[in-house]
Amino acid sequence: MPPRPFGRLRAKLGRTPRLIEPDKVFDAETLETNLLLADVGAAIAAELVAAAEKAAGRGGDAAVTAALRDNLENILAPFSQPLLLDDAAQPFVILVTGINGSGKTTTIAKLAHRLRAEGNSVMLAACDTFRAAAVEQLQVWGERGNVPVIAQRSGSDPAAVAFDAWQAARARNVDVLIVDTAGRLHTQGHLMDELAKIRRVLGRKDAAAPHETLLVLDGTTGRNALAQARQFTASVRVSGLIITKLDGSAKGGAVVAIARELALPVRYLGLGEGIEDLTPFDAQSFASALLGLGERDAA
Ligand SMILES: Nc1nc2c(ncn2[C@@H]2O[C@H](COP(=O)(O)OP(=O)(O)OP(=O)(O)O)[C@@H](O)[C@H]2O)c(=O)[nH]1
Ligand SMILES: [Mg+2]
Repeated sequence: MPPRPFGRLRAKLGRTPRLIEPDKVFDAETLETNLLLADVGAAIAAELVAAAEKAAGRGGDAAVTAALRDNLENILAPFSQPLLLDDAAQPFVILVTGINGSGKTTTIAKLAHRLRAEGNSVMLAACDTFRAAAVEQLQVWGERGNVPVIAQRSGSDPAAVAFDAWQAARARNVDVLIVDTAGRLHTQGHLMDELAKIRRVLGRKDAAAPHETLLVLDGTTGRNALAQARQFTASVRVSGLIITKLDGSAKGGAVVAIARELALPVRYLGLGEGIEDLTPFDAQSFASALLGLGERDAA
């Protein structure tokens, strides 16, 4: 039996340094170090340490743990909004963007798998016509997951592929069309224009499309890459985030820092390279998992 989502999240975040040490007396300095090692960033670390110190004065270690959990939940709550499909959209169009290698194509395969399991028909548009192997990579995932992929040869106009794919999805009554795009930086003007053109073409077909624009971010993203992501969101209307690679060298606290910095809903987390390694983001579960606690409802 596959592990329950919470257990899986907790296990994957297990490589993140422990924030609180169960049998040790609370110590603000250790907590601050642990928070920084977990990548929450200096500002959030300071906030959480202040809350923990206040709680320690009131009621010992249990109060500290509760205060950390409550504060983390409060910080994350505004960014905990699941991706909801609009049944009226036909197809519901998800545009997937991000810098090179952040995990876009892999995430699309996982998302397609999940949406199909939830009862939706899904189609993929191979709009990364820039990198030679990109179309093939998406097609391999499509074949494995039995998801149709609309593609043209490498080098063709991505907006034309988006146009074709939308028409095919509409003609075949597909529920969700997911559009893969080439990795790009906000500084690459021609590539940003290309993204705008994809949006325009889709918008001409359906004024509400794309219904969701996801920015896929590698969780190992440092301060510099986070600043780049902020500029990216300033020029592309991003509606949600997916943070990947939290199973590897990325630390779970990065999710807190990224959500706060970009002030956008975190829709899913990437927890590995396998098709099942995508989990919806939920503030309560995430706070508990990051602190190494049990699930709130089960507590
Ligand atoms: N460990 C781990 N690896 C991941 C995850 N998501 C993606 N990867 C790996 O990251 C690498 C890049 O993934 P892609 O999906 O090709 O990234 P991309 O953003 O489409 O890359 P470009 O199209 O070149 O911009 C691959 O080796 C993936 O297997 C994840 O959640 N965990
Ligand atoms: Mg790709």
